Amino acid sequence: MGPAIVPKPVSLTPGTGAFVVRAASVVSVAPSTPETARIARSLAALLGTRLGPAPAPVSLELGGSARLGDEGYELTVTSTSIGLVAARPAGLFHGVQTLRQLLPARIESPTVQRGPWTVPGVRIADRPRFRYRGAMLDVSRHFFTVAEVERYIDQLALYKINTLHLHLSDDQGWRIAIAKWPRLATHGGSTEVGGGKGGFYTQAQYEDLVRYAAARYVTVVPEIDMPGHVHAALSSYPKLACDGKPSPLYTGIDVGFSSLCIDKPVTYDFVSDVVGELARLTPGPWIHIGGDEAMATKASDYVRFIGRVQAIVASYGKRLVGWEEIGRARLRRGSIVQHWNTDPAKTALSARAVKQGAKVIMSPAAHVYLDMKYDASTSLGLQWAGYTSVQDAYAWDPARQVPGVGASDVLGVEAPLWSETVQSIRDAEFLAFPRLIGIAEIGWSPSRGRSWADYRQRLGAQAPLLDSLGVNYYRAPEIPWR
Ligand code: TNX
Repeated sequence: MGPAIVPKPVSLTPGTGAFVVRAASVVSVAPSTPETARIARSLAALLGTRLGPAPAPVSLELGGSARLGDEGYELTVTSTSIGLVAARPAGLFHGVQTLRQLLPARIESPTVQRGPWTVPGVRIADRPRFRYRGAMLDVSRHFFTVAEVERYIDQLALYKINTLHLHLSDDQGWRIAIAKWPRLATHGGSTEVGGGKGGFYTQAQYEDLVRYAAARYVTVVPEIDMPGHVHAALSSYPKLACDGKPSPLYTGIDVGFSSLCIDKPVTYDFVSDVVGELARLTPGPWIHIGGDEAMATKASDYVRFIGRVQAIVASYGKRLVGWEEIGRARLRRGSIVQHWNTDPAKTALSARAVKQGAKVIMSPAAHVYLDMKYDASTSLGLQWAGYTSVQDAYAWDPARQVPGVGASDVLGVEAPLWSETVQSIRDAEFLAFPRLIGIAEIGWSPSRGRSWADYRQRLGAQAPLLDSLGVNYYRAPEIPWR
């Protein structure tokens, strides 16, 4: 069977023998650029060795066949060398993540460990099935600090997830400073579900996060939810509400009660200012405008509003992402919808969007909503989409999920973690892990050759690594944890 890697590589051939990493096992990289050297240096730091001239016993090389694509890599471990080849730096980074799973888990322990480290002989050729492999963190219902989000990014990167969608605004809190509308953060960010103190990211902190993510080949997708889920904004600027009346902040967990005022010109000044500042701070191609559960917006208003917002997002050179309800509107080609509903009538909006030339991010709530309870014994989480076991989160195919949305319509997968019940990053980890690992595999690995029976063994083999990293994962009884 060979070593247990998650996500499962496209091809893996166990070799004979093993490479033993010693302090003298120098790491080289060619060509050496600031970017490739950074990847090599982080590997050398993990191994407790240093960088040296190529070719060293542990060699990283940019080159290889175009077949590897932007994120693929080839990793060969023999008794005399470790060779990692990729066409692009992202591929080298992903190859290093695979190598981390081949090394003894205690190498990742926060306390000093002594080698030598044995890596089993193997030949791996690997590249992702889908370009977009995401996780979403709701920092609005409960706020998470920069350090906490960075820790989550580290965990995502280990499993080759390459996108972090930040749900930056909702009824309960606005979490990003906007220079032209300062009260959004100072007032709108001052509480959270349950009445805690909330918080927000300054623009400099947000840029730090984006950079931290980029160094791990994770693209940040910022979301400002509209025209619903905007109570924190209305409370900060009553002129945005149709009645113009001041309102206190909201700390409950209801949805669907707030709306921007579709006919007020100031609404579009607000949207343009916010999207403009976010677009400037965000190097990634996507801006997410929410669009879900706009139950307090008239249907015809909703359609008009989404049309105008699309033009605003495009004017800043970004591609629009919205929850699948935006399929009600007339969409531009290249817009992206995020499927999530369990109700087939709403799911059909994703198919409707595809007919208009949109691509789909697959987030079917019953499989990938990390805030659903595992089972009746889970104290955290919600259950409106049912219980989601580790197997439920794994046993589905993005290309067969929604009638009218096939493999070529799917940009990728994303696992949202809504935080109504999630008060700390430890809580977040408990709900995310291990289900998120399975969703990472759905996004990366070919559907052929995947099976639950094989996956649960490989997942069980992650326990020592998760333990070394201190991840607060749920030890689901269905998994043979090692
Ligand atoms: C639905 S999914 C929502 C969120 C909630 C979530 C709780 C979606 C686009 N909207 O507002 O937080 O359910 O699971």
